[in-house]
Amino acid sequence: MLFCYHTPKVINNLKIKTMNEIASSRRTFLKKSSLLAIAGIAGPSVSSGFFTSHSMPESEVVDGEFTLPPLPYAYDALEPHLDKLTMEIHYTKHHQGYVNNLNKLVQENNIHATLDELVKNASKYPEGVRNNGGGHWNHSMFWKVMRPGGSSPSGKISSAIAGAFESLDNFQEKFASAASKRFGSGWAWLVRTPSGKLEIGSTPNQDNPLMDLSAFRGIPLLGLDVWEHAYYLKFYNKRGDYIREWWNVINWDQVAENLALAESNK
Ligand code: MN3
Repeated sequence: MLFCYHTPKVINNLKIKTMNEIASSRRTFLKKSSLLAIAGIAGPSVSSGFFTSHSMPESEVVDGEFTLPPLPYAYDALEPHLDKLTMEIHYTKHHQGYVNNLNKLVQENNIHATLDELVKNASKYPEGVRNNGGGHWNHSMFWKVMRPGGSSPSGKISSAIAGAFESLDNFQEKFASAASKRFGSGWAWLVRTPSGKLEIGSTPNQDNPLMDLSAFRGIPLLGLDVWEHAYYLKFYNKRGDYIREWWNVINWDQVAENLALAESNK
């Protein structure tokens, strides 16, 4: 009887203690998680705002290292518009170079962040992260917005272009003008601005419109590399000829996908 009387009490005490322990360890875990998130050393952070959780699926950190995303076609697949040798050097030397430099920089500086986070918060990192992180992001997009044989815009992207620029011709003219006028090395962009407008602009070097320090901002839908390494072997100094040929290899389905993604990114 005595045993029977005490047993429930003991079990009850044990239960209470266990519940307290669970609550306590949960509080400690949550506290640690928040501190890690604030310090920016936890995994991909959960943040809010316009320039968040967007874009390149290949841009995640894999085993602590950034990797060159696969080229979605052969080096010669964009011929005769963009030549095989330029594509091969551009991808295997230039883009790979940005990836290698970025990996070295994040390791040296003990940085743990996704490519999107590095790009969006460029002002908070060393200059090399801005250049090489931007280089990696920009080229990862560049390969995807091109395809063998090109395409024509249709559906929502077509009406969005017409709504913002009156016609595709007009859009191409304005985009080409931004690409031609970018002095030295850089990129021309079609972006969706925070207010939901489509806009054309350009950035110097490997800057990206997602960067907090960029004068031209928005979510990139289409980007054109106007560094000389992108065209000099075939077009020499004639950047205008390169831009004209580039229109023949645009993957408008990808641009439409980028727009849908930008619109869903509230
Ligand atoms: Mn390039």
